[in-house]
Amino acid sequence: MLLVCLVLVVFAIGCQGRRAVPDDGGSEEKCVCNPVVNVGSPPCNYDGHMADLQTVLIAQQAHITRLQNNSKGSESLLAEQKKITDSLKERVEQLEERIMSKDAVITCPARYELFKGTCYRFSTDQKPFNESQHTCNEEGGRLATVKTNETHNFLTNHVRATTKAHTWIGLSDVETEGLWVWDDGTVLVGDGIWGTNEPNGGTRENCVHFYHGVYNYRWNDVPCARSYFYICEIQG
Ligand SMILES: [Ca+2]
Ligand SMILES: [Ca+2]
Repeated sequence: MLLVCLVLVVFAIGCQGRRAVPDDGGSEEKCVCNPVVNVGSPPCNYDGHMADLQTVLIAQQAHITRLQNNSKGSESLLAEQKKITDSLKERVEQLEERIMSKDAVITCPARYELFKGTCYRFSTDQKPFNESQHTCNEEGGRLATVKTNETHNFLTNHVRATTKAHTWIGLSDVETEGLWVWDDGTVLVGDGIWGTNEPNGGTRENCVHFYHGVYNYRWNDVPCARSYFYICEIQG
């Protein structure tokens, strides 16, 4: 029994996630549980499972120590130890299952950056709104939707640190004047993060961008034909 436990403990300690290229040579990555510590990066996303596993592991190690100090090995102690061993085995299996599942890991296409479960690409070229939309669609995504202050801050901080220029986001009132619709088809909820006195363009200004300058990257509506940088998003 002790030998089995030690094997499980060693396996559990070594069960660290890593990304691996699948055998078919495809570009998609997946997580595997490999008995090698800290191979590759970035780490897989299974913090909760690891925390649980470590708790069980600590308990297991404590019981092994107690067993080693008890030469007679009482039946109750052995039964309790077996229970913990079984629990540890179950946790390891759950962890492996989670790591192997696609949902366990969010990967972004090349040039895209991950933030809160969504992948973003900041363009290095400038295009009219419709062409920017088309480019994002071709990449399997859409122009970025900015539905939280957190997302707004992440995106504008990136623009502030790079291009420092007007940048399209996926919001327009092209279809119905005054009805602001995100590029995913949902309607703008709440007041939005507009610059002072924006939106103000009526039917002349139907597309929205981060306004570099006096608005400090708050939103502004402008004619859609202008060429600006743009941000694509793809759900991770
Ligand atoms: Ca308008
Ligand atoms: Ca405006």
